[in-house]
Amino acid sequence: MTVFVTIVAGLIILIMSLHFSFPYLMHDLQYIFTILKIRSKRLKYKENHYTVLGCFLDRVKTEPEKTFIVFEGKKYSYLDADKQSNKAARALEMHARLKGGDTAALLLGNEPHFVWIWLGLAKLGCVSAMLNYNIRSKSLLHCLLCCEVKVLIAAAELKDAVEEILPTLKEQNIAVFILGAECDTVGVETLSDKIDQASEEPLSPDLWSNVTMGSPAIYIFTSGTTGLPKAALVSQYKLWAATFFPAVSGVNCRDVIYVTLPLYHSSGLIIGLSGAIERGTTIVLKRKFSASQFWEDCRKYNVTVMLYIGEIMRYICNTPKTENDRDHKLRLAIGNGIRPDVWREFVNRFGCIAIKEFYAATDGNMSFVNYVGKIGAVGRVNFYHRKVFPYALIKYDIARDEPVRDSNGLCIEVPKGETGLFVSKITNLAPFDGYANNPHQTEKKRLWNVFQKDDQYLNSGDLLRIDQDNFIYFQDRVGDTFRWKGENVATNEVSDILTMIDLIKEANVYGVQVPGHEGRIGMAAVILKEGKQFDCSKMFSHVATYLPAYARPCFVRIQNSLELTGTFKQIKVKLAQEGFNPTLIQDPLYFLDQRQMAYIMMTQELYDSIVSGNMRL
Ligand SMILES: *[C@@H]1O[C@H](CO)[C@@H](O)[C@H](O)[C@H]1NC(C)=O
Ligand SMILES: *[C@@H]1O[C@H](CO)[C@@H](O)[C@H](O)[C@H]1NC(C)=O
Ligand SMILES: CC(=O)N[C@H]1CO[C@H](CO)[C@@H](O)[C@@H]1O
Repeated sequence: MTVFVTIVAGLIILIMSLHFSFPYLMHDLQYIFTILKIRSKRLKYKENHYTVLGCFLDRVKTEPEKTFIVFEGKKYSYLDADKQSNKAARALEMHARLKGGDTAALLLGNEPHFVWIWLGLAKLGCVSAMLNYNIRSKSLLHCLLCCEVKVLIAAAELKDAVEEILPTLKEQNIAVFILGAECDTVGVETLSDKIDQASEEPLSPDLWSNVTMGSPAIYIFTSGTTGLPKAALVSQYKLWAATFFPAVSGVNCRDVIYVTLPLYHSSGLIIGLSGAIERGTTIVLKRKFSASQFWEDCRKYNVTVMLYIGEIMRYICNTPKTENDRDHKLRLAIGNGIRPDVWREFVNRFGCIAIKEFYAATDGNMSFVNYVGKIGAVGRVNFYHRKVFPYALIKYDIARDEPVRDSNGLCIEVPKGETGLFVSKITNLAPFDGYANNPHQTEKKRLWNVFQKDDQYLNSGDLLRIDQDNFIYFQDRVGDTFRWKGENVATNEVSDILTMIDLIKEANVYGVQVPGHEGRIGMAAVILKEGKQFDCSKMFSHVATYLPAYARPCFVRIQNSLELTGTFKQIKVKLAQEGFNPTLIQDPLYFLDQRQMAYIMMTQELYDSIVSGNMRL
C-alpha cells in the first residue's frame, strides 16, 4: 500500500515538475503525434499515387449528397461537383483538345466554376495554372508563357484584359476561352455553352493514369524578389503536404469552412478547397471578403472554421460592436499574419476561438504552425521538426541584402532572441520544386555553403526570431518584396511599370510602414526625364491602369539621382526608413488620392491625418 502511494506521489511530482519545466510538453507531444499520423498517411498515398482528385472521387462515392460548396445561397453536393467537373472536362477535351500533361490557365474569380474547371482539368490529367486576376498586360503574358499554357480560360468580366494581350496569345497558339455564352471577339471562344451541352457522365480514369506524385499539379504565382511573377510548381506530393494543414489544425468532417481568400492563392486553394476535400467538409465560398457580411454569414451557414490573412482579422475587429458578437459557432481561425493586438481583441470580443497562425510559402519547403496558440508567434521549434527538416536562422546584413559569412565563407547561426534569415535544408523529404522555366530564379532561391562546404539550403527571404521558450516570430521580408493588404508586392515589377510612362526615367520602389497598419505600403522614389514635369493625373491613370490597387505607390518622392550600392543595387532600406514625412524630406512628395483620382502634393496636414489613422489607405 505504502509502496503504491509512494509511486503515485512520485508520478504526480514527476508530471508536475515536467509541466513546470516544460510547460508546452503536452502540446508538443500532441502535435508530433498528429504529424506522425499524417506522415504515415502521406507515405501510403505517395506509394499508391493517390492524388487529391482520387480523394475527391472517394468522397463522391462515400457521401455523394454531402454539401461540398455553398455559394451565394446555393448548395452544391460532392456529387453535383463531380457531374459539373465531368461536363467541364468533356467540354475542354472536345473544344480545347486538352490531353494529359497539358497546362491550362484559369483567370477566374472565386466562383463554383473555378472549382469545376480545376477538378475537370485534373480529370483530364492536366495541370492548372492559377492566375491572379488583378494582373494585366506584360505580367499576365509572362505568367502564361512561363508555364507553357495551351489554353486560357478567363471570366467574362476579364475580357478586356484578355483582348489586350490577344495578338501575342494567338502568335503563341494559346487557345482562349471566355466563361460566358456569348463573345463577338475574333479568336476568343465561349465556354459556358459548351459546358452546358456536355455530358455529365464520368470520364475514364485512364485519362489521368499517367499522373504520379511527382507530376506537376498546379502552378501558383508568387511575386518574386525581382521582376515578374514566378510560377511556383506545386507537385502532387507537395499539394498533399499542404492539403493536410486543416487536419493538423484540428478541422473535422462536421466543420464548415468559410473561404473568402482568392482561390488563385495557396491559402484559399490548397488549405481551403483541397483541405476541405481531404477532411470531407463543406465550404462556404465567397467572391470576396466583406467585413460587414462576415458574422451574418457565419450565423446563416453555421460556419465553424475561417481562413484569414492578417488584414482580414483587423477588418472584422473594426466592425461596430453589437450585442450578438458572441452569437456564432466559429471555433477555429487558420491563417497567417495576424498582429498580436488584433489577436487579443478578436478573442476578447468574439469569444473563445482558437487561432492557428502558420508560416509557410508556396515556393518554400518548410512550414510551421503555432499549435499552442501563443499570441504573436507563427510556430514553435520542436525536436521532431528540427531533426527531420533541418533549418536555421542565420545572420543577415539587411543593408547589403545578403547573409553574413565568417572567415571560412560559411554562414553564422544567430543566437536565440535575435532576428535572422530563415533557411531550410533542401533534402529528399523537403524538396524544392523551383519555378517553371526560370532556372535563374530557382538557383537564386538556393543558398550554398551554409554550414558546410557544398551543402544546399533554401533561402526563404524571411527574417524570423526564436525566443527563449522556442516560439518562432515573423519579423520581416528581406530584399525587394514587401507585403501590403496580404499581397506580396514585387518592387521591381512596380518599377518596370512606372518607367513605362514617358516622364519617368528611373524608379526605385519600396515599402514604408504606416502606424496602425500591417505590412508596408508602396512608395516610389523617381527621377524625371530631362525637361519633364510630374503630371499628377497622368501618373495616376497610368498606375491605375497597370497595377492592382495594393501595388500602386501611395507616395511618390521626386529625386535628382538615385543612390546605388556597390553592386548596383538600389538602396531601399534607407529610403524606407526616411518614410513620407514632408517636414523631414526636402524632395517634392506626392500622395495618391483615390477620391480625386490623382496624385496630390503631400502636406503636413495630410501626413498627420494618415499617421493618426483619419485618412484611410
Ligand atoms: C501516358 O504516357 C504514355 C507514355 O508517355 C503516352 O503514350 C500516353 O499517351 C499517356 N496517356 C495519357 C492519357 O496521357
Ligand atoms: C445551423 O444549425 C442550426 C442548429 O443546429 C440548424 O437548425 C440549422 O438548420 C443550421 N443551418 C444550416 C444552414 O445548416
Ligand atoms: C511549405 C511546404 O510545402 N512545406 C513542405 C516542405 O516539404 C516537407 C516535406 O515534403 C513538407 O512536410 C512540408 O509541408
